Amino acid sequence: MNLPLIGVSTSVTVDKYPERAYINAAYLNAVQQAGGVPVPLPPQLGPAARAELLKRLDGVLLTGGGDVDPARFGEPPHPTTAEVSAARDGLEIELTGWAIEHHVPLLAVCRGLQVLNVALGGSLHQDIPSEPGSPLDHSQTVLQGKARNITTHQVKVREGSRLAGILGALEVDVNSFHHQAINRLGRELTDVAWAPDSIVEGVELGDGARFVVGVQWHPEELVGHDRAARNLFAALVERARAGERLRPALRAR
Ligand SMILES: [Mn+2]
Repeated sequence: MNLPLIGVSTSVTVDKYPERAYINAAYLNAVQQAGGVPVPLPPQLGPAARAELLKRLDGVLLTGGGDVDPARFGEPPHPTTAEVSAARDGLEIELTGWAIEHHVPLLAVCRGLQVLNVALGGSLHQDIPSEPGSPLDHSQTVLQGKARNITTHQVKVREGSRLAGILGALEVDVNSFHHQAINRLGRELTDVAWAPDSIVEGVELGDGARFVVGVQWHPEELVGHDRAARNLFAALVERARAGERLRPALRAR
C-alpha cells in the first residue's frame, strides 16, 4: 500500500536576504509518525509545479507562522502585525479552496486555522492582548521557561463534534503561540473548541462528509507525550489514505 502524500505548507522569510522557505521539523516528524509522507509546499512554487503536485496530494496540513494579511478580511493592519507574506497567504488560501472542493482531507494548525477561516470569508481578532476581556496568555515563550511542548492553557471541546471524536477527549491541555484569533466565523465553519477566555481554539466544516479540521494550538509539538495530539495526525493520514482509493478520476487528470 502506498503511503499517503500530505502537502505541508511552509513558512517563508519576509524582507530578508537570502529569501528562504522553511518548516519546523516537528510537522515533518508528526506526519511521518502517523504514517504519511510530508511534501513541503513552499510559496515559491510556480503555477505549473503547484498544479502537478495537487494531482498527487492525498491530504493537506496548513502550518503555523506569521500573520494573515488583515487586508484579506478587509481591515487595516494592527501595529503588531508581523511577517505578512502575500505569496504564502495566496498559496494557502488556494490550497484550502482546492482541498474543500475536491474532498481532500485538511488539518489546519494555528495560523492554518486562521487561514482556513479567512479563506471561507471569516475575520480575525488581530491582536488578543489589545482586546478587552482576555486575561489569558496565548503567546507562551521559551523566555518564560515555556518550551514549545509545554502546555499552558486548557481547551474545552464540544461533545459530539468531529474534533472531540478525533481527540478522544472533551478537555485537552495545549500550548499556545498566537496573537491573532478567530473573530467572525467563515462560511460553513463551526467553532467546536474554546479556551477558558472564550477564544476559539478549534473549528470544523459543518459538512460531515469532508474532513476539514482546524486547531489553534500546536499538536505537532505535543505528539511525544499527548495521545490526543497523535490522534489528530493519525486521523488526517487515515482519511488521506482512504481518499487515495476514492479519487482515481481526480488523480488521473
Ligand atoms: Mn491559545
